[in-house]
Amino acid sequence: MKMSKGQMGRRLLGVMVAGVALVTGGVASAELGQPAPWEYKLQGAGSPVMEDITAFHDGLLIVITLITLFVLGLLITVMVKFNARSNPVPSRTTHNTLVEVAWTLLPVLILVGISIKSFKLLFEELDIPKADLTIKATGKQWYWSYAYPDNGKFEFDSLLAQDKQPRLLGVDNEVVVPVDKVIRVQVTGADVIHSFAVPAFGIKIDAIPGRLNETWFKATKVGMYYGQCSELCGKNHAFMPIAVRVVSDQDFAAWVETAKKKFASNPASSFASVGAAAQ
Ligand SMILES: [Cu+2]
Repeated sequence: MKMSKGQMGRRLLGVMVAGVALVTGGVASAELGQPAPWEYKLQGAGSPVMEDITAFHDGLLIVITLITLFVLGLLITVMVKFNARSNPVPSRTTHNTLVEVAWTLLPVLILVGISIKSFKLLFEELDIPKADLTIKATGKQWYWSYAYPDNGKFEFDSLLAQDKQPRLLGVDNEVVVPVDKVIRVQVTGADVIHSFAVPAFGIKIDAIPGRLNETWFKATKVGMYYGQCSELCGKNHAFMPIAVRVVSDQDFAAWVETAKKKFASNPASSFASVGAAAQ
């Protein structure tokens, strides 16, 4: 099929318009704290750590794009200027100290620049600030149990709810936390290794039997946030979602009161995982 230049231009414009529409449409339909159709980037940030992870990722994308374009430019220059036809008598140069020092030093400097940012981010993730609330998440085959040691020591199980939306992410009992508070999450496994991950908070940490791992997040907006077990843990690995409901302080206090009653009557709720771990 032959196309005139005008036709090509229009077709290209059409593709670009469709692309922009897809991107903006994707952004519009994207809800905070859960995956969206046609998502090609990181989930929207729901915590300061995730904001920094996103900024780091976007910065690296710029660096890698500039490097790729630079190398592409060099390759094209070589192909055009130094092919056998346009350059029949090649130069016999083998060494150039300045160029060699530059192409060693520049990448080192770029990597050091990246590593400084990277270490800062790692420390931010690992250095847990003074926590306002501690919750304990225990990975089990194939659901999560949550304990609230600061709020009356109740514990409950959180299982996938088939009838709830979003599909495969909704659970019967959600984790509830207050907004704008530092939440320390202690994570362990009761049987095999699981992994506690909530993308919008930028957290992912292994739940290992016999070991207590810690991470933290500070949710900046009220709403629902979803994650999944992120360590292959058995046949129902895909069906043990994590659902976190972020609420205001008053709503959290009210929820604690109802939860204390609701989960106190549950005989399986009195720190069953702690008992199992101690045996
Ligand atoms: Cu698991």
